[in-house]
Amino acid sequence: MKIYDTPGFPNPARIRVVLAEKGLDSQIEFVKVDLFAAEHKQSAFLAINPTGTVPVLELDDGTFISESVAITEYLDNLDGNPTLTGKTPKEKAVIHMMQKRADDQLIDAVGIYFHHATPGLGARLEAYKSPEWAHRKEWGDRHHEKFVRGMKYFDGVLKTHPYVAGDDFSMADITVYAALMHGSAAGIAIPDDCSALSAWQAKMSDRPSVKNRSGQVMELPA
Ligand SMILES: N[C@@H](CCC(=O)N[C@@H](CS)C(=O)NCC(=O)O)C(=O)O
Repeated sequence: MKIYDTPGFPNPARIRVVLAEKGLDSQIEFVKVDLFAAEHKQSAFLAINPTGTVPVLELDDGTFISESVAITEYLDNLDGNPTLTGKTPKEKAVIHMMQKRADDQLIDAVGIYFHHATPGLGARLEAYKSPEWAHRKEWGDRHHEKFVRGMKYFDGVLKTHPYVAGDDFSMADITVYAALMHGSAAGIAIPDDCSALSAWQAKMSDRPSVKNRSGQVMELPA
């Protein structure tokens, strides 16, 4: 199998953590996609993922799977022993629900803020100097607020549960962790009063799959 990704970026980091959790690192070949050179917007890459984003998983039979949740579900179920996406109908449903909240309130929100209200990936890739820039910035700023509200929501969840979807670590934890990583790279810190979220983040940082992740910190153009 191959993973097309960009080390250090938040969604690729989700899959690198999944691979480490599942002990699959040695079965994967990584293919680096140069986001700053807009490689993901060229026809060769769009042919494997029309949305022009990383990560993408390529199976040995030539099937391409994009979307971090879909890739996670595939990898988690490969050995018939899912540990990240739930085993029982109830576990699956609760993890799915919390995953969806983490996507909507955190990782998508911070992505919109990053691309629309900050220089994002740089002038070459972001049309942030276009005439509608003022509106885009306002829209992006609203997602900054949404992200902060999301952090407060998950802080509340983590006050009463050890993990995002309850008693066990799941893909929802990985998504929240990656979103906080993106927030930090975009200059948004965890609010001071979110002590449960901060403590959970410290616990996640110590988890071997997160600690040994082969991606580095997101590097943005100066
Ligand atoms: N919904 C996708 C989001 C993927 C995504 O936005 N990836 C970012 C990197 S973290 C990307 O490729 N950004 C490039 C761009 O937006 O131009 C997923 O879950 O994998």
